[in-house]
Amino acid sequence: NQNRTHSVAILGAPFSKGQKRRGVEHGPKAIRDAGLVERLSNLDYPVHDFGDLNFPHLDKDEHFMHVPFPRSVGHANQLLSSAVNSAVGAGHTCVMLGGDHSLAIGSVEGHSRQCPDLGLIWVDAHADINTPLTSPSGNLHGQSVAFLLKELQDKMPNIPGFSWMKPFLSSRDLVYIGLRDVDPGEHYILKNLGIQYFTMRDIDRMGIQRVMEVTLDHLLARKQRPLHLSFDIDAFDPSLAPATGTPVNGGLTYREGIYITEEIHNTGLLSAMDLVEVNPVLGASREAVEATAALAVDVIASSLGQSREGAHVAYHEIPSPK
Ligand code: EXY
Ligand code: MN
Ligand code: MN
Repeated sequence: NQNRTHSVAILGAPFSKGQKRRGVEHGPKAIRDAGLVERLSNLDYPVHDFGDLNFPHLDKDEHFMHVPFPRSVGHANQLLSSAVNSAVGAGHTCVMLGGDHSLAIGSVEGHSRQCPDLGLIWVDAHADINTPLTSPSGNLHGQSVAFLLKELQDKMPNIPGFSWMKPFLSSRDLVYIGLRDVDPGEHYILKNLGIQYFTMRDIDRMGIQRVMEVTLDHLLARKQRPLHLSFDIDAFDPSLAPATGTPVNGGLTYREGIYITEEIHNTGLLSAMDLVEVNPVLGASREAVEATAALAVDVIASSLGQSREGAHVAYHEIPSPK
């Protein structure tokens, strides 16, 4: 168990304009209120909470095609990219709290400036790989991956707000886990680019243990490299994570989700992660919201080394009565 003896940086990203429902901008507060910093402090390294980023309101931000808020999303991601770049550059393992999943554009981009050879694990019910031309909704949180991939560069129109970035990731540097709601255009892209993905059906067939073996082998067999984990809380079954904007039945169990993050931690290569789409306004009750936020904390803590096995850093011998 090669623990990166590393510090952790927490960056809150209270942003919701990658989709049309309000409330997901309160995700960072809900996750902190569920005890994130205390839980991470029980692990072995310093935790720096850098607070929430400040995203300015843009007055004029008209639709581009049917895509809402393109400039706001582009600008928020530019700010986030630079914050993640600094945090990783300062030697922290960076934890970004969303906010909607459009924020992965800036988070992964900023991470890649420090770690150009990173591998990306995307845990989600959705593939978030629509282009503006395939997207049924126009929402940018369903298009994040399309901004990252070099192979889709000439399929992407020039969307206002995004001239600061260029795609940098290759489709072989990405693995999906948990898919169960994939649009037709997305399915074509996944197949056409030969992207490695594991749907819920694949998890049913193979088991989560084998899925993680193949995932990590796919990304790490040729060489060790930093990993980025982009974890959408809607990957979990809605019975576990009800407070989210686009729930889909038949999701990950608690144990499958935690097994994914334990395995990623055990590589010793996790360098930055996102926890997105916790929407405290959408829970049916306060309990539903608290359960979703507590689950988010468990995912983050497990990614950073909290283990179900337990640990014994402070012990070198069994205490003897004298
Ligand atoms: N595929 C649908 C769309 O593009 O509109 C739904 C996307 C939901 C995205 C959520 C956050 O993962
Ligand atoms: Mn997502
Ligand atoms: Mn999703």
